[in-house]
Amino acid sequence: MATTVADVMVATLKASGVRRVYGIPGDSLNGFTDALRRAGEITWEHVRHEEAAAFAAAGEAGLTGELAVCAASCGPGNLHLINGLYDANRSRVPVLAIASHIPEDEIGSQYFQETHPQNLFQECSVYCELVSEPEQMPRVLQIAMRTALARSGVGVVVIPGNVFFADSPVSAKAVPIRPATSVIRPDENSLAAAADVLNSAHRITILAGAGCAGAHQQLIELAGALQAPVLHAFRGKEFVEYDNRFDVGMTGLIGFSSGYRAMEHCDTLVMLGTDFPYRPFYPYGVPVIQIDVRGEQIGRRVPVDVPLVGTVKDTIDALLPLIAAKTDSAHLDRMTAHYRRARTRLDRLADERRGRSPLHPQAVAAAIDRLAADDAVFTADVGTPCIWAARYLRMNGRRRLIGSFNRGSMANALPQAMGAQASQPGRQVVALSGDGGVAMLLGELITLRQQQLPVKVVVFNNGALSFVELEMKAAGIVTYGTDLDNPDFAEIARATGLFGARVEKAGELDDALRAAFGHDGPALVDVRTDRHELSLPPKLTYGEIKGFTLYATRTILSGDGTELVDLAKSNLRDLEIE
Ligand SMILES: Cc1ncc(C[n+]2csc(CCOP(=O)(O)OP(=O)(O)O)c2C)c(N)n1
Ligand SMILES: [Mg+2]
Repeated sequence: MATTVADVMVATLKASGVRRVYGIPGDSLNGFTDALRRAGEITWEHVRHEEAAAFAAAGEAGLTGELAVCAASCGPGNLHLINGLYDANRSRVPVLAIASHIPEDEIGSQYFQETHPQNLFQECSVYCELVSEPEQMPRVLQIAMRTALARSGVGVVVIPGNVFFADSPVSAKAVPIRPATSVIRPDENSLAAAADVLNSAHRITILAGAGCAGAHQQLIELAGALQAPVLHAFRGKEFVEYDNRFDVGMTGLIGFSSGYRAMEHCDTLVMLGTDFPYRPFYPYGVPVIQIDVRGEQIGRRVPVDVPLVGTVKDTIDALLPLIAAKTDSAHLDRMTAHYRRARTRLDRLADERRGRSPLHPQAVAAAIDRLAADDAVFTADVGTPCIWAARYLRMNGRRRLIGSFNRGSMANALPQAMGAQASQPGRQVVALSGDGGVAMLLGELITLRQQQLPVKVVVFNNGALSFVELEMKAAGIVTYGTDLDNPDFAEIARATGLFGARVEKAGELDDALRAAFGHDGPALVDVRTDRHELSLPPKLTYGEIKGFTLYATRTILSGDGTELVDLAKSNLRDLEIE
């Protein structure tokens, strides 16, 4: 049998170390899936919605740092990939999407299922090309893979179904595409300019992001030399927080006060591998030094005085010898003391409320943290699960935390957990899901069973789109359209063939989590949590404060005073957090 274009594509993937492809087949993709079947080795990870395929690939790539692959059939099939691909691209993880297309000779005729995928995927990719000639393959595939790896994003190959079946040119070779490693750091002048600023500063604060991956030692050394408190953006948490006596917590809308204060009180800010987006949280009028391997990122959020283009690791290595170590630790001591107070308060919220019912989500997250494995992979849904993950999951350099932190899409936790689990089958993977989030891609519970992925799903079942309620309250709007009338998700899990447990009272929580975590297969724990738990950002602007008051007034006017009383009862303690 002649070698087809699809055969060469599969051989290229195989040679490059790809071990699985997530997706759903369909006529235009059949040439590819058939080549996978014939070649063996690469597994077909069958999902129930293509969005989950893309999120799973993003989860795998986020965990392993290696290229992950998803595929979908033409029109609606590959359109379903799009939200997960946006997530991968915004999280800057290497993902290849094979988007099959209608037959080449039908393009432009409004044929059945016709779209223009190379336009649709443009914005969520670093490379997106249409293949119309067998001779383009495997070169276009290789370029897509190389670009995805080199630019840490999504490469899309759009390919009409008939081209998969075409004979491959004899010259076509399956060349392995592997990531390259480099040392990337600024030149001497740039480093000297940064050292000048740092050597004359007295209260330096470091804002650290996901670009600190692999640079923990350098981060700690820099913080030590500068006597600088280190706060993190959400994606930096897993790389920054552990074994770090300079840690002052997280900033941002779901962060807490000490992170905010550390930026507010500095006289120089050093940004390390972060694209923290919320401008009102940045300090005003102080010199800023920003290190980022992507030069185009620098200065996007705050004016930057010294741009340093390089990896955090290589740049700090080069910068440290130029820095005169500081001895005055007043700023550091003040900020870390503030952090300890904030941390104690947050821990108290998780502890003292453990006896209550419905459960307080802090206690649920703290229990997950206590009972999960030392090297667990956590995924957290956008919505309040993100808040509880940020505040109560303790990182240690071995645990991982994956979310839709830049894209901010709901329903990410379950499919990202699928990708994490498929790529590392022996590892404990725990999804912290919202009830809204889990319902959005509920069909993927079936994937857990079919693909035998022993993911542990913990549903924060608060009967609401609670995070949106919080936003509405902050904006002075009466909550509307946020009720969720849920079934018992544990029963659904059991009907699907998973282990399922429902937790109504705090006393049942630990046993249910232990049983789920110890279960040799997929498991779901549905925990009824308090809907009115509120997490206020550390800095409320005047408008937001006014909004909150307005919310109170309008809620009373709308005749729903009980809700306000519940809210106040639930949150009296939180409101005390400065
Ligand atoms: C796909 C998508 N739709 C809508 C939103 C807006 N949104 C952000 S959080 C949220 C609520 C999430 O609800 P749930 O999963 O129940 O979590 P909760 O906040 O209640 O804990 C919504 C609707 C979004 N981010 N993504
Ligand atoms: Mg909810």
